[in-house]
Amino acid sequence: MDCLPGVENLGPNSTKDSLLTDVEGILYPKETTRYWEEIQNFKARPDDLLICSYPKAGSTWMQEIVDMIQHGGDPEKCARAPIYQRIPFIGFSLPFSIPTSIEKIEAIPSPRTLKTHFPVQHLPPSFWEQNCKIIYVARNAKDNMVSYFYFHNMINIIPDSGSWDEFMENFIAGKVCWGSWFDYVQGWWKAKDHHPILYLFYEDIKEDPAREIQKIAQFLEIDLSASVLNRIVLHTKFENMKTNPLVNHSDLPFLFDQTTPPFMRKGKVGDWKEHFTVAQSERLDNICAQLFAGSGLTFRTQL
Ligand code: PPS
Repeated sequence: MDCLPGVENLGPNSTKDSLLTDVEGILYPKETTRYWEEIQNFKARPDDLLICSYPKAGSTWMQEIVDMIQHGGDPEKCARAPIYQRIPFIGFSLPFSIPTSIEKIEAIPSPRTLKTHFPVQHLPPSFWEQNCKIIYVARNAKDNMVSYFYFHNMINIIPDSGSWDEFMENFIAGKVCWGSWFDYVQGWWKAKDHHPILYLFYEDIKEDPAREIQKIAQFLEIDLSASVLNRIVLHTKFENMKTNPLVNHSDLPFLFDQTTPPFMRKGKVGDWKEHFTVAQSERLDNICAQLFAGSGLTFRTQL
């Protein structure tokens, strides 16, 4: 894999410690903590829209859906730039590849749509203060974990995953980049009670994309005709996004190892069955049942 210019300690021999930094118990990429103050002081505007998810829960899918909704379902308009430029990632910037520094995001005219992976406690406070609309996407722990396992080996700014068993222990302990999935999904679930957050599930979008896209459009106060809705469903189907170079990240070979399974890997609900033992599956089920009891938060692991 080519080296990413200007960023230290990359590559398969890097250790976890050299690539991630702990902030209040959450591990972050060095490129996030390097600009921590700047990111935390970001000035959100009231008409900013934020798309948020735990890594590998479907944020790129949501970005493309939202961009299509905002552009009348016109794929030509959504072909104006790669997705990471159309809807920049706040909280992570690689100056030589993904030009989404705070300075650049601040220069974008309103209304802006941004993406992040911050847990609630580390979201730049101005998003709360400005009462910005937030679309949150959650994915069941098992499929999310499988996708994250492969991602660790694919992207060169976080450590390799190690064995499946090792990765599972790290995932359960929250010792992975952007922190504990369990705390994360619950934090955002609670936040929706006091903030305009549309909390969506990957499994629901997979089951009935038209229904979920309508929900998003309503949240954004945009009317969709039946034909526009159909176009958005078609354009954002997994098979179509997989071959779309503006969303599949094939344009970032210095960041994503092209020899591992691709960014658009399987796009399925239930792929976890190919990876979990029965005991591991039961363990995850038990943890979720215990943690989410009484919260109203439930996940489907198959359709
Ligand atoms: S990232 O790196 O955190 O931004 O990744 P993210 O985009 O959140 O998640 C990547 C996973 O989402 C799948 N994906 C999709 N699934 C279904 N339909 C569509 N259109 C779609 N687009 C992306 C992608 O394949 C990753 O999941 P896995 O299970 O690894 O395939």
